[in-house]
Amino acid sequence: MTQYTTPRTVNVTEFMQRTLVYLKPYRIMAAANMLLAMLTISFYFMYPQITQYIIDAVIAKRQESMIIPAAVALTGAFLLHAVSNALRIAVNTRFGQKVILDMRRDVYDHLLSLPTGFFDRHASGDLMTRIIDDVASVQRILTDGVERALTTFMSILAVLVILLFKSYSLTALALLPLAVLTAGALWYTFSAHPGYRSQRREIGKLNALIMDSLQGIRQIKAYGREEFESIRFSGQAERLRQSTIKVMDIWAVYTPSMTFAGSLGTVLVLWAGTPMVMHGQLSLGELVGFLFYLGLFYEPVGRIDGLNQMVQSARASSERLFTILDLDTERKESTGNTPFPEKVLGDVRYESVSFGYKEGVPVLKNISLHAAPGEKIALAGSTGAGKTSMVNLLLAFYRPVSGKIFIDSRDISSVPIHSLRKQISLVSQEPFLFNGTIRDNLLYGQLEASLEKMLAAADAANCSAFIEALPEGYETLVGERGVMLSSGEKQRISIARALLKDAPVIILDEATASVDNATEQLIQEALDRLMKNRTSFVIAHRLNTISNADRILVLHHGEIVEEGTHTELLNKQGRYTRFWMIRNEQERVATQVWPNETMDKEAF
Ligand code: TTP
Ligand code: MG
Repeated sequence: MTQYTTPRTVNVTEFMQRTLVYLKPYRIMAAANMLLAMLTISFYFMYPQITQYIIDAVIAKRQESMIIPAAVALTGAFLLHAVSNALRIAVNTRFGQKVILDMRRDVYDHLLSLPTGFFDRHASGDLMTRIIDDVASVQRILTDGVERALTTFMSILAVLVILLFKSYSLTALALLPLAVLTAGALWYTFSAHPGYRSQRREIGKLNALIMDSLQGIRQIKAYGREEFESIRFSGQAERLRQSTIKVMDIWAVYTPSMTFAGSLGTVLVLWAGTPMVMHGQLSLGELVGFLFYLGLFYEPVGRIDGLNQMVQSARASSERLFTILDLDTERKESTGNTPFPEKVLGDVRYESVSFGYKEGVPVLKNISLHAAPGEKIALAGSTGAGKTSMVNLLLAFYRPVSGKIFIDSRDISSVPIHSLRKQISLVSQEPFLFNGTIRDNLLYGQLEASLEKMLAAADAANCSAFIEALPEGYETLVGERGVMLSSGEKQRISIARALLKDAPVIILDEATASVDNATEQLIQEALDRLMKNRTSFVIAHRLNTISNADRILVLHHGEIVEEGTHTELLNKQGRYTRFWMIRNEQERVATQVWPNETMDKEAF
């Protein structure tokens, strides 16, 4: 079950400090963006001035011939406005996309380097929402937002100067509603932020739900749970709808009231300006020009609301991003910087290792063992005994609560994590293939391997025959998680992948899924080749894998309760003997029901 980590509050200062660094590398682009934005606005500023000229100098003075140059000038101003605006959009998009790329990469890289335990607690869909949506929301404020903020304030300032130049008294009147606008903006800032925060959370949850159900689509169909899933989806989508409505309701009250307050400025100017025109203190053109400019004043003032909305949404998103970015990476967990030497023997030692995924729930208790280089150790024990957990610690997916693990006498917690994992090949319980070709998957651990090496590994893992029989051979696409292949095929590809990695230590978590005897034989051969001359930990379910091991450890409730060779353990007549007898019976029944390799496979 995944949980939702409540993001901590990010104040505006922290938000600015941590996000503005993303603009730094693109200073020139940002400056060009600003410049174009200002040009765009200033070309637009010519409009009221030319209008005023037409009214006062052309209409009032009846100079009809002057309308043509005035119209040409106006067209020119509009055209220049359009051209610089087009350039502004182009620069802004490029600049914004660069910032978004940098941010996404940072968040993704950080995510990849987080300890495995983090992913046990977080839904993939929610993490995806952070990388896609939340990054976009923060980027929007950085590029569009900063541009908008600067141009808005600059144009407000410029218009203010023009207005004051035209009439002090009218300007003073026109500015009266600003007090209301400031109060409104403050109210919005405080009331919208929590709303945006919960909206972001609901989006994350919805994405998590979709991802989960798409991955389990076969189970949904097989259990006929479409309606159940549909109801579950509707429930979450409904919660998202409600939280969106909450923020939009606040918005709905905020913007129109702000526009209304701004319009009062126009009313005040008309109320005071009309008598002034009548008494000859102001020309008609001047009043109209003033009103136009007033429009240009309140239009950017209104834009501040939109800006504020962007900020609140981005702050909520940044909280979700910073929560992740502030977590310690796995690398920080290892204390040393010296990697393993080129040649590692594969001598593995566990010294009194205890571990649990949750505090107070021990999964492994005081485990000690020594595996000499090249030794093959089988881990046996009932389900949930802690076998997978034991090998998870060797790969440093998790760190022991107490005790130490050594490879070639070096404490693995003092080895850089990449160097440690280079020494270990993992064939996991559920083989995982990436959505790509068979070749991509084979080369996953050893990208630079030659074609010969790859073919040899495929051969040794007994998969070359089935791969070559596919119409597209090694270029066959395996589908998401390798769904286009059978589990026996997937398993052999994952063995070939491990063979290619050529690490001195092998971890083999044998799949519990049963395959037919012929395939089992093929897999067994592949495994034997993989484990040859390597220290191997085999979590074994098949009897012949267990009995072939140099030593068997029997785990029970997180403790090693028996240890020895197959014969030694059988003579003990203890837990292993019971386990052996039960498995033997299971395998006997299985071979009665299913064909064994001596039967003609074609008959089925
Ligand atoms: P495992 O170590 O997975 O037990 P196992 O590998 O012996 O069992 P199986 O044969 O079925 O593969 O689990 C031991 C306990 O730890 C069990 O109670 C489940 C728990 N656990 C977690 O909480 N998180 C994990 O990531 C894993 C692997 C196990
Ligand atoms: Mg297991």
